[in-house]
Amino acid sequence: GVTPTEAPGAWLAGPPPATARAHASHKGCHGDLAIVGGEGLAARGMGMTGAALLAAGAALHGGAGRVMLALLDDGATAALPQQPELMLRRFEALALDRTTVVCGCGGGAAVAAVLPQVLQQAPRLVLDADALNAIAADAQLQALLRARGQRPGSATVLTPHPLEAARLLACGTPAVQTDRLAAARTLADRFGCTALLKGSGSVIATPGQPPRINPTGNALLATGGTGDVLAGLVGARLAAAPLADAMTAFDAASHACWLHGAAADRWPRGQALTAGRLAQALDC
Ligand code: NPW
Ligand code: AMP
Ligand code: MG
Repeated sequence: GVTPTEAPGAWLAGPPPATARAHASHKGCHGDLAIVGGEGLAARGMGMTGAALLAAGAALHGGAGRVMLALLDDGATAALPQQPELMLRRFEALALDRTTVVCGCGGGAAVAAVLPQVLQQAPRLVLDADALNAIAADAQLQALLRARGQRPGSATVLTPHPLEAARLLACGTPAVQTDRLAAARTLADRFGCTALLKGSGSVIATPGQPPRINPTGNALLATGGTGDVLAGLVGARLAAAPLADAMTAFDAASHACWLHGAAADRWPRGQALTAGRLAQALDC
């Protein structure tokens, strides 16, 4: 499933340029973001609402104007958000055509049912975790993903870790890890979008551009939930961008990846890095 890389990767040279918020701007100027995920199985005392909360928290700390949380729960809302800034929404009530969507964090099996709508309607979209797993398992969802690449005004970022990338490419994790540049480029070309292949030295690829390699980050990030934090941050950057297009997706993914790693690189000695703390440290 992985084809050879033609262009070498270019290391990201520095942090994204700082952008000042216009003095008279209001929350509607900085992007509406919806986090769709967090399967809650309250009746069975299980669930992954934490993953969606982590993504939503990261989006808030990443500067998003308004963040909505649509948990894929089983009717009995499993958890009240620990963050009162978040607005709880039913998935059916989201204005998908006007909102940046981060889909899949802790999504479990429930995410497959909402993906056709999300893929067709959300102009700016980050797909992570179980959204990627559902797409890997379903040719119709793959066709909907590819169709987004043909639509003007759409920006899509995939954020797989190596195993999620292997599922999408129908190969093994070793094949992905042996040539990470090739794997990220193949994902980007095959699905017509930006692919952010996570891990030590994350690779960001988009069709027609040399892939980028992120130099920030360290093994403190190897703990549950840090990927959900990254997905929320990519979403915030995507939501705040003036345009929705392929280059916007490429830059949002690259910049978020840099900032996420840089927060881990300045982590204080003797303090555990947890995903929740990482989300809060994004705005340092
Ligand atoms: P191994 O162990 O080496 O064979 P899964 P998940 C591999 C949610 N979460 N380099 C590695 O495989 C997520 O959002 C919920 C090489 C690893 O064991 C998802 O919805 C949380 N291999 C869901 O859980 C917090 C690597 O992949 C395996 C690698 C399942 O996501 C946690 C794991 O992959 C979590 O985010 C690397 N760099 N990185 C919550 N609080 O609610 C990963 N692997 O089986 O897809 O499971 O990533 O935990
Ligand atoms: P996930 O597996 O989806 O929770 O994502 C884990 C996040 O932590 C990704 O952003 C990875 O790039 C990052 N990460 C995990 N391990 C390392 C590592 N050893 N060095 C740098 N980044 C890492
Ligand atoms: Mg993950």
